[in-house]
Amino acid sequence: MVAEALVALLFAAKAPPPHKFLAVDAHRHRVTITLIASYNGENGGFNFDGYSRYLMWTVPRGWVVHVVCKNRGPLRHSCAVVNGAGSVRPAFRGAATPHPQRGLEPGQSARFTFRASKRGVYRFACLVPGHESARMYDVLTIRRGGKPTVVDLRAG
Ligand SMILES: [Cu+2]
Repeated sequence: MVAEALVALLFAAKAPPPHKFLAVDAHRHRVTITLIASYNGENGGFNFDGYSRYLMWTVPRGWVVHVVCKNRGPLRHSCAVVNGAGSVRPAFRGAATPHPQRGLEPGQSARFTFRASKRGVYRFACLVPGHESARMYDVLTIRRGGKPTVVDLRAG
């Protein structure tokens, strides 16, 4: 029990603040989001940037979103924008890494760009079968106006 608590603490400490993975170009209305699959051991490696299901990104409608997806883990992983749980089709044209259900090989990276053209609540998910249901996703909200942000929903 003590060892488990220590390990949990270590992993929690290793997750960097999420804004580190967000770069905003307010002038051009562009945002770059870096999703590192299996960043650390959090949730058995089924995480982006060290977070599993607790990150919420917000992007103003109309902005261009550039996603950098890196696979740091030993398994295949992908990044895609989907409408919700279990959806395997990108919610926006081009909003996924190549062959997202097969995923990127360990050590590989891919990028994609899409326009956040429609308001709503979406997910950044890994579409390799079983990974999203293992909580390998973030929440993405597209709303009218405002600025791009990212929050850890556990931080209250
Ligand atoms: Cu995955």
